[in-house]
Amino acid sequence: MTNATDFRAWAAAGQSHIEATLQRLLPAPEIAPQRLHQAMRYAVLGGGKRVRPLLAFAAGELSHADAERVALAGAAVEIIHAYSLVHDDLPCMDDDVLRRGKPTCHVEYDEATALLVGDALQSLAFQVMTDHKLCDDAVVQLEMTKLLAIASGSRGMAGGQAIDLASVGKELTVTELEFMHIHKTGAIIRAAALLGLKCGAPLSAAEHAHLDSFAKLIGLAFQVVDDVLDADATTETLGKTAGKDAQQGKPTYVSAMGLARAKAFAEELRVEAMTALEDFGDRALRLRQLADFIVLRKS
Ligand code: GRG
Repeated sequence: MTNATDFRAWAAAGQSHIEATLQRLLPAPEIAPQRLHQAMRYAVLGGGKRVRPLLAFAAGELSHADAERVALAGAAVEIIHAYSLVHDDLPCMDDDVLRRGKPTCHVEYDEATALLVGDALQSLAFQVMTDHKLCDDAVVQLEMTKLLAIASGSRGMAGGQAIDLASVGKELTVTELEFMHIHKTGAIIRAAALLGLKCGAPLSAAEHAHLDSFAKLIGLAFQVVDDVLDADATTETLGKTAGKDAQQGKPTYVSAMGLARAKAFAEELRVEAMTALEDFGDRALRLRQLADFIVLRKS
């Protein structure tokens, strides 16, 4: 088996594990209020690359974490991610009609339902973090829950989104862009890796710091690639509207440094992220493959 087919098989297995976990965690469509539960399932199931849970699985391999526990923590992160996409697509934010190749949640249902879908998904994520045993130490599990709360709140994703909305029509410096994206996109990606890791046995402080550096670098690389794809790929390939950043006057790595330089920057971040994994040897194989996937992806 080549490295590429081996990675594809590993990722497909992780994606089905997450899909099954999400299916189980989401309220059944026939439970009242049916329309809200159906809309929650519409927003979460059957789409998306599931990059964040895959990062949790890959980081969990470093700490020999139980895969079922990692699936639950990864599902909690994916539920937060799905909520953020539903809210991001609303007319008061990015106002988009296409997500994961389907009409966005507020188009398929209505705006009020989409708002509630996001609210209910956020609560569900924290219910998942507290309803199940995710690691052997209850204090660590409390820290994990706090980590997800901080990563998704005003000092993380929601704060990054606020900066994003306030930046429309402005030119940001690369430093300002980095600050915005470390929060908007990077915080949840970093949380995914750290939560997967913390489901298992603790690493040394040095190893923990290496994984954390990797997660921060790859979170930023993810966003640089997202900016490149928005400028360089088609709506059909992306399953969401291409070219929206320029159309909405959003500052991006492409507007700040040009397409070629942004592509080169993503590659620099990938190389730096790989360096952070050096001490782990073969234990970090899946993290390395995921870093390649994140930077070389086409959608
Ligand atoms: C509304 C609080 C709030 C936050 C929204 C994540 C986010 C913040 C907005 C999404 C807008 C966006 C396109 C951000 C760029 C990075 C990103 C999160 C892309 C989408 O993630 P993927 O590519 O999507 O992992 P899939 O569909 O594969 O899960």
